[in-house]
Amino acid sequence: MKKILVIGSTGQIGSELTAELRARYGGDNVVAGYILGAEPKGELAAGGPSAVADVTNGEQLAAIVKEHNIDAIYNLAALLSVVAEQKPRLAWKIGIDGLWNVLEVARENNCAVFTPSSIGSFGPNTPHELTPQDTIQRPRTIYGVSKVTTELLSDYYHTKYGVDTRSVRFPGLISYVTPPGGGTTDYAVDIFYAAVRGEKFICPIAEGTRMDMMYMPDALRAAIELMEADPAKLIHRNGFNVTAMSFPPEKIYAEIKKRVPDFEIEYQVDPLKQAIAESWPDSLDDTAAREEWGWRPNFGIGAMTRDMLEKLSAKLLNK
Ligand code: AKB
Repeated sequence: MKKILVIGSTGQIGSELTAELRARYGGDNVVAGYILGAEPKGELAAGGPSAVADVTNGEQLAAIVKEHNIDAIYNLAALLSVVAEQKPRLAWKIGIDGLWNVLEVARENNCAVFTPSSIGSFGPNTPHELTPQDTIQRPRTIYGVSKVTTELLSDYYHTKYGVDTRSVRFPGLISYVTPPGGGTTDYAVDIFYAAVRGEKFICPIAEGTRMDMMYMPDALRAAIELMEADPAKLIHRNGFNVTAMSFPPEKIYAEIKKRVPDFEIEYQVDPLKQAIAESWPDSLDDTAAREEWGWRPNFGIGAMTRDMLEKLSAKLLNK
């Protein structure tokens, strides 16, 4: 029987991943970990146990793991790329000092650990087109530096101590449930809110700037399917490339405009976001994930756009 702790359960990924894990493994078997000030609400609070789980507090994590007999940890605590650049010390404290706490608790209590990496782990001298699984990773953002370190430290705990660590490099994640905060790819969510509210979208990313993206249902499946994969088939462990689509702003705008004909866009490029976006891949090669654990996305840009507009309209306009 799996007993799971989700650290960061009220964030963009965590809020939906916790619900999905509870649907699969039973509400009582998934603890929603949160920090004070970001308490679970509604179904997340009612659907199973929750606990204050501050990734920077190793003793607190150890107590939760022991109390609930946890055997798998989804560690989603991190600052996203833009906000990390504004608070580099905090980004490191949460992303890496926090990861160290999680890995130590996992080593002592025999837990498997999933800690997401990102397309942010690549940098300007990485091959940008069909970025290979194993390639140059010299990012110049603190977010990227911490994501490369996440991959390496997770691999280290696997080879040195046998901790069952696994992770994917998530692209930009698009969802209608919990908005992201402080990422470079956030525009691909914000554009839907503008379209549904009937507002003009002010786009911070320049035309022609492609980045990989994924609809949240595929991202949740990627995390869970990798954690369920047969370890004997895994040649890689931490940092599998996964992707579902790659587009520049004008392509997602055109896709939305097919269904919202009056929708308008104006470009006001944000220099920090643009510099980060240009340093990331244009498209990823996810062959290793496909071959080693059968990864396949279900949503391309058309199906994702249809579903996002439908679900977000229902959420914001009650229709
Ligand atoms: C960000 O933009 O910071 C994240 C990511 C791609 O890792 N969404």
